[in-house]
Amino acid sequence: MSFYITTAISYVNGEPHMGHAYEVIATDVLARHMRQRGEEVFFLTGTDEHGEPVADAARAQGIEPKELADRNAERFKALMPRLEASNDFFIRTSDEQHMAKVQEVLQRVHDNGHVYKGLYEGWYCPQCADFKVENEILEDNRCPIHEIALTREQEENWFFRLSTFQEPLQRLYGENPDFVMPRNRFNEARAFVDRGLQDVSLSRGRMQWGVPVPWDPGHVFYVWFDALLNYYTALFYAREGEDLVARFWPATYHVIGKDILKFHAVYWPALLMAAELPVPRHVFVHGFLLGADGRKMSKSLGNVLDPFQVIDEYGTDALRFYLMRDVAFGGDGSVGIDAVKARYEAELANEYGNLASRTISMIVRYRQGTIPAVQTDGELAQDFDGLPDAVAGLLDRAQATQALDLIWQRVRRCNRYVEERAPWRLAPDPAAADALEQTLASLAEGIRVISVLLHPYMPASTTRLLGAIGSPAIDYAGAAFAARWSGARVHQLEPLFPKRA
Ligand code: ME8
Repeated sequence: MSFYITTAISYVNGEPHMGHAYEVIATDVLARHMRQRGEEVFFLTGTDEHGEPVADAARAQGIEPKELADRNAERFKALMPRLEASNDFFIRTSDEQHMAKVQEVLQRVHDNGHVYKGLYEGWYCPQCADFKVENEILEDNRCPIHEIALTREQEENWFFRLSTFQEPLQRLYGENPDFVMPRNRFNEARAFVDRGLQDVSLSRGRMQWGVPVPWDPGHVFYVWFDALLNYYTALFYAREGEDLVARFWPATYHVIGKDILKFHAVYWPALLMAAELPVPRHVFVHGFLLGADGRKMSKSLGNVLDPFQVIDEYGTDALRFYLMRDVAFGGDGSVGIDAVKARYEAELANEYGNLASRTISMIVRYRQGTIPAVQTDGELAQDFDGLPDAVAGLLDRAQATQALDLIWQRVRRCNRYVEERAPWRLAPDPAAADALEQTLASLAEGIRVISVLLHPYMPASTTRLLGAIGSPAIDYAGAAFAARWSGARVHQLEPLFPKRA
């Protein structure tokens, strides 16, 4: 089966922040997990470069929009390897191939009769030469950039007949209760459609920074239509000579934040229907990261958690683990450096890291570094019964936090097992040699299975650990707890999560 997963594409008028990192990490966990299961995966991310905010930010800095876009797109691109993101492509909406495809698709929407010319009225800034949207203008209707009074103006615009898609969208929602997940977001989107839809502006007449409307070159497309189409256009040129559209369209999952639900759950499927293209299977909506004080993260409040700071201090795996563990995926959550530290020490260092290091040390000390080739403990095996299926079932529904919790229960189970079996008491007693060997083999198998399952969350540490126990394979078939070890060699491992000052 093919599995096509995307993140939202980031605006290049700002800097990469924790919200962006969060979305990329969560999407990467799902992509890596599906690859382990042998699915054919394509993972797309990128930058959203057209539109008023970018043009405005460039103007404020006295540079051309393209210059600003080039500079900031690089920063978003550079974020990906730092997060260990395994994206297959990075799209920029200023790519020529994207722009040409946007024109082609929207021309079809026009030719199919879903577009008409109408009058658009809004708040206009003569210095920006641009309309401002209601939620960005300052008090007394002033420009957010120039702080001058905006004027109420009208312009001729092309409109998309969104209103005619109310019934088709209601049918889509009726037939696909998982079209939008989680359920509360599905209800929100459906209620929006049920309230009735108004046509939306498809073009801007006075802007130049965008994709030109092919049938009216004085206009550019409204940035949201250009941006949404990235999910489709990327497949035409991401890999030269390969027909990715046939393999991957429609997308399996669009992962987005709750602020852009309407665009993905309403505009996007309507646009695709208008272009006679299949609609995506699922839109997964995550919540917002808030500052440790529960308020929106903002520099002026001093409650911003910077992804680069966490990576520098604790490592990429720790950031990935922390975000997936501490913020229930789908809901909002507060994040802060104290909570990162607490999870790092209590769970990564003391639970998983410690389990790995003591298991390996005991195999080295008591069996010269060879995992005994004996039967594993049936009772411990039972506690892993059904685990891979349960984790896969949750991740099929993007329940990344619950899946991680199931795995973590086994980390704790194995630590209890060490205490129960107390290998240091068995070791000196020759009559207990079998029990000791079974204990060591079972622990090695426990950390192997746990590490295979944790791999999508913490790719670097799990790879190191699996290498140290001579079992580097990460495919999902290997996530079942085996009845026997074949006698691999282990080697000592530097602490996976060293203590921090
Ligand atoms: O919305 N917590 O771009 P963007 C969690 N270009 N997620 C957050 C967040 C936070 N504090 N802040 C932002 C755009 N996000 C458009 C998308 S897609 C065709 C076009 C999420 O840079 C946000 O919800 O403002 C969105 O999913 C993503 O980061 C990019 O936000």
